[in-house]
Amino acid sequence: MTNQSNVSFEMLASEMLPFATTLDMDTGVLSPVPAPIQRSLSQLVEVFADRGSAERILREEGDRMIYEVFPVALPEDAAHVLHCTTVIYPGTIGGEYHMTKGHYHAQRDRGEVYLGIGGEGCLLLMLENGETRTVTMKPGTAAYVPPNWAHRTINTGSVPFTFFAAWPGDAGHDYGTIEQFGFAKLLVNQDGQPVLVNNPHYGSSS
Ligand code: M6P
Ligand code: ZN
Repeated sequence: MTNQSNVSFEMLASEMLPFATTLDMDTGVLSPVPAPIQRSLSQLVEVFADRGSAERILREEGDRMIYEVFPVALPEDAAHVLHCTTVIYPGTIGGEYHMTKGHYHAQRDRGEVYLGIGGEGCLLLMLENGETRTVTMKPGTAAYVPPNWAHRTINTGSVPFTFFAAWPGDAGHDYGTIEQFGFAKLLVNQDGQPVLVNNPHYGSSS
């Protein structure tokens, strides 16, 4: 058996040996990976529409973990299929559910596949003209992100929402466009139900 310790970035793709990581289906944690990427509220204040609520929570309750990403270490080139799991913890900020930053692929013509593992969530997708779609995600949902669609995942439930993702190694992450313009729609908790509403800040520099 081989595992991730066989991966060396100096290796040519043709020299890489097969390896496997292990997905804990209960927690969504993938291992071994170098280190999870951790995104806490203090790093995401600008991401939520209601920044006042985000700042008040930080002041009154302290910081909280919003999501963690467990990325398998691979070279970011076209020869490879990057993959990871993401764990989004439950909660809301000013009514908006906990969610990822969201991104376009730097190379727009690259797609991605998500597989729901645990909990429930929503995949929010948007084209650069603002056209928006959502996909409800549950354990076993295999969702496809076609090329050109920005994508963000949102925990609409009361337990961690976990999913696996795989995408071309040369796709890259473009966070800047979303940081500048935002998503056209927000998913908010209204009387316990997720409702898609217009983002009042959409299009304006945040
Ligand atoms: C998915 C994939 C990853 C991404 C992660 C968190 O697992 O799309 O590439 O990093 O979600 O999303 P973001 O990078 O937008 O914070
Ligand atoms: Zn992506």
